[in-house]
Amino acid sequence: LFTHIDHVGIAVRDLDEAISFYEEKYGMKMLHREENEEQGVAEAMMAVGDSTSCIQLLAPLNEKSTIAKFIEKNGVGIQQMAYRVESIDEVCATLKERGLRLLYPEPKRGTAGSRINFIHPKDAGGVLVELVEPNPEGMH
Ligand code: MC0
Repeated sequence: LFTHIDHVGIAVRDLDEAISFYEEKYGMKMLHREENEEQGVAEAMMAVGDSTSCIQLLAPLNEKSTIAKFIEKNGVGIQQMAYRVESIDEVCATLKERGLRLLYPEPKRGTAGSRINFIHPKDAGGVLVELVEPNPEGMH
C-alpha cells in the first residue's frame, strides 16, 4: 500500500530557528520551503542523508492553524507520520473499505503540489497518518 516513509512532521514554533538547528546540529540540507495557507503552515523539508525521506518542519501561520492547536495541547514535537503512495485515490478507497476514516472526501494540495489526505489519528492508533502522492514535477 505504502512505498516509502515520505516524511515525519515535527511541530515547531519558529521555522527559521528550527531549520538552523537541523542544518547546524545534524548537517541536514533543506530541499524545499513554502507556505501552505489552506493548511495554515509554514514548512520546510529537510533531507535525511541521500534518502528521499525527509523531516518536515511545521510552524503555524496563525493561531487557528492545526499546528498552533497541536502545540498548545502537546508542546512542540512529532505531529504526523507521512507515507508515500503511488495512487492516493486507490489507497484512500482501500483504506475506506478497511473501515478507516479519512479527513478529506477528496485529496488536497500538499508540499510542492503533492496530493494529500490523512487517516484520523483515532483510527490509526493515536498517530496522525498522512498519505502523499508526490507531484512528479515536485521535489522527489
Ligand atoms: C489531534 N489528535 C492527535 C493529533 N491531533 N493525535 C495524534 N497526532 C495528532 N497530530 C487527537 C487529540 O489528542 C484528540 O484526542 C483528538 O485527536 C481530537 O483532537 P483535537 O485536538 O480536538 O483536534 P481536532 O479534532 O480539531 O483536529 C485534529 C485533526 C487535525 C487531526 C482532525 O489536526 C487535522 O485536520 N489535521 C490534518 C491537517 C494537518 O495536520 N495539517 C498540518 C500539517 P483526545 O483523546 O484528546 O480526544 S500540513 C501538511 O502536512 C502538508 C503541508 C503536507 O505535508 O503536504
